[in-house]
Amino acid sequence: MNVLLVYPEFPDTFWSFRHALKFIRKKAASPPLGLMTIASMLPKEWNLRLVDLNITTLRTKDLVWADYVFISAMVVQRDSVRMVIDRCVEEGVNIVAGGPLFLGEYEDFPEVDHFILNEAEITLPQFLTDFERGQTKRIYRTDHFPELDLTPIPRWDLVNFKHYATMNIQLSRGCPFDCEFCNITAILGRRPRYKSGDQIVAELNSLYQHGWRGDVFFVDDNFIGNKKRLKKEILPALIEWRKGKAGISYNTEASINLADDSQLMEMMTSAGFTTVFIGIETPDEASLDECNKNQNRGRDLVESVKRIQRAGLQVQGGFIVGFDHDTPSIFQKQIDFIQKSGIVAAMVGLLQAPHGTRLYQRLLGEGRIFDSGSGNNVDGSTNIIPQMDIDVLRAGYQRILKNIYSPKLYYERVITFLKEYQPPKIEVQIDTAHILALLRSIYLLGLRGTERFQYWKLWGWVLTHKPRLFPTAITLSIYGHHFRIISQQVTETK
Ligand code: B12
Repeated sequence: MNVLLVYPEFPDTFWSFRHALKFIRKKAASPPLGLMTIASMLPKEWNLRLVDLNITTLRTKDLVWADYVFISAMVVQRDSVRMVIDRCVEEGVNIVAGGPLFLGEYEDFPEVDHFILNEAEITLPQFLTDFERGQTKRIYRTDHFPELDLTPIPRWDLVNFKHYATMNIQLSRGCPFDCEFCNITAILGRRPRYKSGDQIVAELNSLYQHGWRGDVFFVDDNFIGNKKRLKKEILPALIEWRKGKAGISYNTEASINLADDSQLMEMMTSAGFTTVFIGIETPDEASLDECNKNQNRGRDLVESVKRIQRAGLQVQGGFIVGFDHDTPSIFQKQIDFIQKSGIVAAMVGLLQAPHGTRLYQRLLGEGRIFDSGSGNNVDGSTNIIPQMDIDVLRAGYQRILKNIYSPKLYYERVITFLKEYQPPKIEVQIDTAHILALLRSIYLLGLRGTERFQYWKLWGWVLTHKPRLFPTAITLSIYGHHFRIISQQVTETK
């Protein structure tokens, strides 16, 4: 059996980091962890090849070789998925599909032979048993959430590390909170399910043995969903693992209540975490109430962010405009909040209602859903009819992006953040790739860029105030270049 695992191409998005990757000569931010994970669940005697279309092209000779093509995709990869399916149909290759796109929209893909939906730990073995018996069904799905001790170590050998900026590993799935717009709880449930300390250490060891020495993204929906388990079992194991190893910083996603637990933050930084993404959404209490984001309510959000930064964790934030309670004053409030908080990487989107969310159900009932959405929450589009006039909302949204990614406000925010931030506890390793990225930044941002004045001002500030944070300052300058291009695409094309 020859199986070709295909990961479709992403458009240019906020988190694609496409315009930053060229500074470090990488082709993609992250590898396709879903495909690498299911690869380990397939029979050992099957021959596997993985083609990530963000790295390379789909060659006819690979399709001719394959008995089956297995595709994984998010909604945002829809166009590329269509191309892959057309090529498979042309070459007469059978198609198996899984992942978030197909979970919500499998009916739109009549050419696909089998859908293995939800978590493959449950549905893939069912397919494989039926396959052996020659009695396969078209759709495999489940209402159950598997324990993660069923999840094998991903097949790192199927990708070429040198093309990726980070490697991903997953410690847990699910989130205890219940935000109305989020599809994570719909897809993965509210009970956080964790791998054991031994399991995650075995996974890190395997990644290390395969030669990875770069950064690692813990792709959890909410890393701190079960704080007790983290503090007792997982973080002590991660702290132990780190001993004697330089570099390899971690980033992850968490909820704002991280700010309330200094012991947890201290353990995370000792384990090697340097960055957390947090859903802030809005400084407006009424809108937080509307979307049931209770963990963000009744607190000084700016102060919470700063507490996390002071503990040594950079905070990246998600923001949304277009809630029913939003009035036109929200745009300036968001700009002010983002500037004050020093959240440098601020992902601001228009409210969208993905399939499977409570928001989708509510707005469908109110006749306010008009399509299934682009899958890209930062492209200035939405699939809902908002309460605010759509033209006012779009103009306000564009104003936020133009402001926060203008060189002046962006670099000001970098300094606000660096003032608060404690340098990482782990030893940062500077290699030739970093030096080359620095030289490229000097050329592209410091000599040719519209931000050159701000760029050199940042050099001056960081070298005189916090020289240890110089590498962080340069990295953030490079991120700013990417975010500025993405925000210009949104403000110029929509
Ligand atoms: C890591 C991650 C990223 C990373 C890496 C992406 C990558 N290269 O894989 C980064 C940060 C780059 C990213 C970016 C984005 N992401 Co993202 N991301 C995630 C996250 C947190 C984890 C994904 C993951 O690796 N999971 C671990 C693996 C093991 O699970 P899995 O892929 O789901 O696979 C399992 C099953 O689904 C199944 N399966 C999957 N594929 C297949 C295929 C076959 C054939 C079979 C049999 C089974 C199978 O088997 C696996 C084991 O059970 C998810 C949230 C989540 N928990 O899923 C969001 C998520 C996938 N991202 C999402 C979005 C929207 C985005 C962005 C568009 C955001 C933006 N505006 O920029 C971008 C687009 C990507 C890009 N490059 O531009 C959405 C997608 C929603 C949707 N319905 O499509 C999610 C679900 C988050 C959310 N809250 O909605 N993302």
